[in-house]
Amino acid sequence: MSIPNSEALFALAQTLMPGGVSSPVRAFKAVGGTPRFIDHGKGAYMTDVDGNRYVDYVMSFGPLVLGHAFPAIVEAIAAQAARGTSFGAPSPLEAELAQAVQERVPSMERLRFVSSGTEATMSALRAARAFTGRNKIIKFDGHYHGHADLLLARAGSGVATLGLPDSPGVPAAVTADTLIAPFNDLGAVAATFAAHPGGIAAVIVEPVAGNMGLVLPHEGYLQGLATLAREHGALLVFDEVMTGFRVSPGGAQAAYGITPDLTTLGKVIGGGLPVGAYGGRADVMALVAPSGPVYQAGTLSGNPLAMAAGLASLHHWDEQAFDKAAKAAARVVEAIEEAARGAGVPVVTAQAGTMFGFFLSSEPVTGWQSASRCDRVAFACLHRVLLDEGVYLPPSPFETCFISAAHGAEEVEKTVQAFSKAFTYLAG
Ligand code: KE4
Repeated sequence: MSIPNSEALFALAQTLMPGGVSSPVRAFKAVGGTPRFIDHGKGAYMTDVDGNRYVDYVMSFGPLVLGHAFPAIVEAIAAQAARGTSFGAPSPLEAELAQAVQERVPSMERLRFVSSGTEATMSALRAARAFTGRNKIIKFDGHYHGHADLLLARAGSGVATLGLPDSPGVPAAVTADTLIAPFNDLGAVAATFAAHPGGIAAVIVEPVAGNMGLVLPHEGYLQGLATLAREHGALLVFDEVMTGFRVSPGGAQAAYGITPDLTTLGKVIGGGLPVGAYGGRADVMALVAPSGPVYQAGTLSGNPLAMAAGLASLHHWDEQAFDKAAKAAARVVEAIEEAARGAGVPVVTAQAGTMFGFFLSSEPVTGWQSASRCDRVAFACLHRVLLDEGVYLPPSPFETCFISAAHGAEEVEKTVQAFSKAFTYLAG
C-alpha cells in the first residue's frame, strides 16, 4: 500500500509534536510502520491522505457509535455553531443532555459535564475521597482511567502498549494512595480492604476491561466488588467512559445489573466532540461545587456545541441501531475465530455488545498478567496485513475494537476476507 503523504506528514509532525501525534497509541509504536494520516471519515470508513480507504474499527476509540460524519450529528453541530459554540454560561442543552443520560443511566442522579474521560475519573475520585474522608483508592492492573497522576499506576491502554509500568513525573507520594489489585480476583480486593481498614475511599473499575485488550468480568465478580465496597464503606466507581452505551444501551451497569455509587462517562456522549461526565448518588454529588466544597471546573464544560453533538448521537443510538452493530460485531468475532482456527493460530476472542477484541494467545485471558503474555509480534504482523487489506484495527493488542451502526454486510464481508488472508499469512 502506497503511503507517501502519510510518511511525509509523519516526518513533519515529529518535528512539531512528541512522537508526531496527539495521543501516544496513534504513533503505531506497537505495530511498527508509519501511522496513516486520515483525510476524512464517512460511515464505517476512513480514507487516508494517500486515498487509501479502510473499514474502521477504532471509531475514534469508541465515540462514533453511528459511524463517521453521521448526518444528524453533522447537522446538529453546524446548526449550533451558527448559534454560538460556547457561552461560559448555562444553556438549555446541558439539561437536555443530562436528562438523556439519566434516562439511560438512572444511577446518575446528579451529574457534571467535563471535557474528557480523564477529567471525569479524577473528579469522581475527588468527590469520593471528600465524601468518605478517606484517601486510598483501589484500581486494577491493566485498567486505564485517563492520565491523571493518581491513576497512572499500572495503567492499561497506551501505558501498557508502551511498556511504561508507571509514568515518570508522577510523584510517588501521589500514587502512594493508589492500591492495585488484579482484575477478576475478589480475594485480592478483600485482602486489600483488610490491609487498609477504614482507609479506602473508592474502588474504580472498568466493569468490562477495554484497555488491556477486551477482558470480561467473571460471573459474579462485579456484584462481589459492589458487596465488598459497601461492606467496607467505600464507594464503587464504574468507569464507563468506554463501556457506556456500548456494552448495552445502558452501559455495563445495565448489562450486569449493578448500581454503582458513581459512574464516569465520555466518548459516546460527545458524539465525536470532547465531552466527559461524572455523576451518581445525589448525596455524593451534593459535595461538588458550587453546591458543596469539592472544587472542579472547566471552561468548556457543557459547551452547547458538544452538547448538541452528544444529543444527536444518543437520540439516534437506539435499541435498533445498537442491535445492528452488536450483531455485526458478533459476525466479525466469529470470522476471527474461523480464520484463526483454519490457519492453526491460537486466538482468544471476546465481545461485549458493540466492543470486541482478541488476543493471539492459547491461554484464557482474565487480567493483565495473562493479557500481557499474548503474542505481540504476531499481532503487529496481523495488523499490518489487515491495513494493507483495508481494515483498520486499533494499533495495539491492548486496545479494544469498536464497531458502529454504519458497519453493514459489505463492510463485515470485507473484514471477514481480510482476517482470512491475515491469519493465513501469519500461519505461512
Ligand atoms: P480521555 O481522557 O482519553 O477522554 O478518557 C480517558 C479514559 C478513561 N477511562 C477509560 C475506561 C478509557 O478507555 C479512557 C480512554 N480510552 C483510550 C482508549 N484506550 C483513549 C485513546 C487514547 O488514549 O488515545
